[in-house]
Amino acid sequence: MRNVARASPPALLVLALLVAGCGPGSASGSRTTALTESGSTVHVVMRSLAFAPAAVNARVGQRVVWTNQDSSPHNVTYVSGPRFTSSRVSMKPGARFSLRLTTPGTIHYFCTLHPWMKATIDVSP
Ligand SMILES: [Cu+2]
Repeated sequence: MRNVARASPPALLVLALLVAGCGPGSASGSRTTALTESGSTVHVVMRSLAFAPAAVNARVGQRVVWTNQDSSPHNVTYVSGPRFTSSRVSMKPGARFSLRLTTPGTIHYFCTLHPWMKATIDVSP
């Protein structure tokens, strides 16, 4: 699988980044999609009883770090997509949880303490 990258012209990579980075979001306008990257880490926060952003794009090899910026506890619990081990049930205010992305696909997760808190990570190869 990794050999595919060698055959691809750099233009394809640029195109992929452009598609991931901008785009008016033709699929569903109401959904909040944002690319929050600093280096190889994607940051998500829990704030006001929600994950923000609720949908992020990431790549295999990147790390996702959740930080609870709320005044109540939360958690990150696996629902579907590439498997990962869920966080502890009670991530206290200020607590962090991190996950290294190893498999492409769309991860769905939620907070069991506040079941309406649902979010996704779209992991590209
Ligand atoms: Cu919660």
